[in-house]
Amino acid sequence: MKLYIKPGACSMASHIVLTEIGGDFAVEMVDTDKGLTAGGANYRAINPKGKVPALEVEGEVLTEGPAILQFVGDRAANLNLAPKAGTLARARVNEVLNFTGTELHIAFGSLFSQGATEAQKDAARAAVAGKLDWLEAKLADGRAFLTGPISPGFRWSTGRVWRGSWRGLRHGQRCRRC
Ligand SMILES: N[C@@H](CCC(=O)N[C@@H](CS)C(=O)NCC(=O)O)C(=O)O
Repeated sequence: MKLYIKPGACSMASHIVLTEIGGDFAVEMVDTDKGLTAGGANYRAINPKGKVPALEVEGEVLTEGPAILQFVGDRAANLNLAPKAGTLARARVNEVLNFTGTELHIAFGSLFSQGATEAQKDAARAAVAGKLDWLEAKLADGRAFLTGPISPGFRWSTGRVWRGSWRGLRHGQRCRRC
C-alpha cells in the first residue's frame, strides 16, 4: 500500500490511522499545486482529482478520506477500530465522517481561498465555528467518542482521528490548501 499525502492537509487523518495500525505501507508527498509527487510522477495520472489523500492498494487507487479511513480500519479487524458494517453504530461513524469530510472541509476551504476578502473570511470562520459546535455538542455528555462511549480495548477510532485533524486546524494549524 502507498498513501499520498501533503503536510498539514486532511490526508493527515489517513496517515495517523495507517501509522497507528502499524501496517506495511509507504508514504509519498505530493505537491498538489505542481501536480507532482515527490518522486516526480504526474499525480493526476495516479489520482485524476489531484487531491490528497489517495491510497494505492491492490493495483487500484482509493480516494476520499472517509473511504480510506473505513477501509484501513476494517482491514485491521482485530483492532476493533469501527463498529461492524450494517449496524446503526457504524452508520453513526459514517454520519460523522461524512459531515466532517463534506460540510466542515468545504467550510475550511473557503477560509483559505486566495483573494477572499476579510468579510468573506469572517463568514467562513462563523460557518466553521457552527459546524465544530455541532461536533462539540455531541461530546457534551462526556463521551470519549463522537459515536458513543469508549469500548474496552479501544485506544482511538477512525472518527476520532479525523475530528482531531480538524481540531488542529481550528487551533491555528493552517491547511496549506484545502
Ligand atoms: N473529498 C476529498 C477532499 C480532499 C481534499 O480536498 N484535499 C485537499 C487537502 S485538505 C487537497 O488535496 N487540496 C489540493 C488541491 O485542491 O489542489 C476527501 O475527503 O478526501
